[in-house]
Amino acid sequence: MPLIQRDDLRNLAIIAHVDHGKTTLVDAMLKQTHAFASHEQVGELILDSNELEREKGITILAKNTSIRYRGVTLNLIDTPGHVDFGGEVERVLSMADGCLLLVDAAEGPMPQTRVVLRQALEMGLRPIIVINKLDRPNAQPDVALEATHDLLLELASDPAQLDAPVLFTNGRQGTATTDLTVEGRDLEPLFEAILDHVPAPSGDPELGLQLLVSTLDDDSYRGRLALGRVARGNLRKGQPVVVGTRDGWSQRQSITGILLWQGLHRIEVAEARVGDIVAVFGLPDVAIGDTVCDVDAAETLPRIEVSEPTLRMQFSVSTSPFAGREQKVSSTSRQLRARLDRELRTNVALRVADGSTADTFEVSGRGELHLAILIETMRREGYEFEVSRPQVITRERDGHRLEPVEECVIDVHQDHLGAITELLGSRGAVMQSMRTDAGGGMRLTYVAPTRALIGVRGSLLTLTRGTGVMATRLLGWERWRALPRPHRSGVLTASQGGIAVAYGLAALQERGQAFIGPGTPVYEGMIVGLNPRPGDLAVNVAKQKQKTNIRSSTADFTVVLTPPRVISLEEALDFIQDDELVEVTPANLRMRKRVLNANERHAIRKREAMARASG
Ligand SMILES: Nc1nc2c(ncn2[C@@H]2O[C@H](COP(=O)(O)OP(=O)(O)OP(=O)(O)O)[C@@H](O)[C@H]2O)c(=O)[nH]1
Ligand SMILES: [Mg+2]
Repeated sequence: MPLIQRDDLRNLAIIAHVDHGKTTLVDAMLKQTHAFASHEQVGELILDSNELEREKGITILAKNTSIRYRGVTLNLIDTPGHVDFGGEVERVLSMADGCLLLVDAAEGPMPQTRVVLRQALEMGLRPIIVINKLDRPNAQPDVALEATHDLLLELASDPAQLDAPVLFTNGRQGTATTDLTVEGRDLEPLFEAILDHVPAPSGDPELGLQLLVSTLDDDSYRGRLALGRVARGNLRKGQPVVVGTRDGWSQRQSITGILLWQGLHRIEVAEARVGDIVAVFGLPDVAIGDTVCDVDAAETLPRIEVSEPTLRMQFSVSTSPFAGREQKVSSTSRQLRARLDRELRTNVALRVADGSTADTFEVSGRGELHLAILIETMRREGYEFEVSRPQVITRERDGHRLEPVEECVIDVHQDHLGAITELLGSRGAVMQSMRTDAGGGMRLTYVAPTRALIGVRGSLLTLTRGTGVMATRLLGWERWRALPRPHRSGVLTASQGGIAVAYGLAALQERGQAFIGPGTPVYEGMIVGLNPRPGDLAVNVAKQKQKTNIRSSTADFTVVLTPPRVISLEEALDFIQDDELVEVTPANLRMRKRVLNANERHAIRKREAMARASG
């Protein structure tokens, strides 16, 4: 039997640089196709459903949904645009035949636009160009479109991909038009373009089933769900299958149920056909990248390979004097390992290896945010642990040490130009270009080793009071080179344990900036402030004012404390040095010296200095 074409179906991914409006556009597509029952309350960014996604306003996990337009089922795959979650995009593109490439009409194509477009084109997806956020006051849709066309011309692998339709949209309002002189009314032109340009899935229904697992999900009563597209054959409930895993073929198992999407819901069906995106259950050990096959046609599809991590850090069992006080779940070495192993099943770009001791694990990811999200998730689940400063992952080639190098694009207002060029220059980043736009905005492009860029995002936000935007993209691996060492001043540490009091903090304030307020429990070696000078200084923040019988003037009793600087997880990861750790608990984040006792630290430094002098 020949291939069949599923004219009743389209599978497409929505890809873009971070914040260019993917999830908002999906909202509008869901609403205009009446994917919700009238009683359902729906808000904004509907697919950004997990807690951290809502808080941060970004998509972290790729997600599926499905709508119906003119009798055709459109399976939409929303993807994250932040570079650190690029693994998520790579994981799901194989389910699609086409993609909506969104480009912000004011920003134009950005680093991640190029990365995701290249991947989509390499996988043979047919693109539709969507110039979005037409309503932005500084929108320049023509300029954005021209730049997008240039990019497409550069990256297309098949001439058919160049023939991409163009839509201009306002995702927030839910309007689209093919002609800038005609105002859009709804998303109909976009839906029509999808029907016309995204190829209908095709495949041979008579051959044995093949389904590549691209996503895993847990369902409270059905157990593990494996999501993927039926690449070949048909699928029915109860069907016996074998699973091609990294380590060979599984035992014979059977599909106990099949789900198809309907809007945001999944409904159980008895069978699915070639081209459908389904979730199946009954396969408890299945992993992402495995192929589910008919028992009589055991042939695997190529595994999903995602790019390698660039940063790694140590996760270790807490050795803090406060260990055990704030954890909500047991956080022994075995529990942490089990939790990290569980993460590996779905977080495809993550790697975990044994560390130098039984209580330490090397966790590698695609960037600071990728690792920070994992830390934050585990902390909210109740775990307690310690993490080290992130380091770049190097490779050896022909006897040379190589390190990741990135392109970094920064958008700032002219007023901040001096501070930003100094920041990047002091890190050893090399400027490639500088462009002004009409509104006084500047776009600076740099090339720098990943190592030089750790922590730059935080400094950029501070220097520009939150208005600067930075985006990076991995260029490749280059020879390790000497860089100016970004220099951090010293820290103020607690000289002994206790509860911080106003009197002690007033003394700290004379020396530097406080990270804690009165009432905070501290231990010896905990970092409690910033020393504006190099070198660390121990202060007794728990020190009470001497009680005397004679009451001096009341002015003595009132100490005016400036509010402490509250350090976020991402800032803490940037801030700490190699001899320091971040202690993570469900209730608190603390920074500490690895060696808590100041005398011991001093002795170690002396020994190291002597070793350097003699060797
Ligand atoms: N002015 C304007 N703002 C928009 C439009 N579409 C989205 N936004 C805003 O842009 C921001 C980002 O939108 P999202 O839909 O979360 O973008 P995204 O591409 O899904 O972001 P990531 O998934 O994190 O990459 C939000 O504040 C939206 O309200 C639009 O058409 N016009
Ligand atoms: Mg999103």
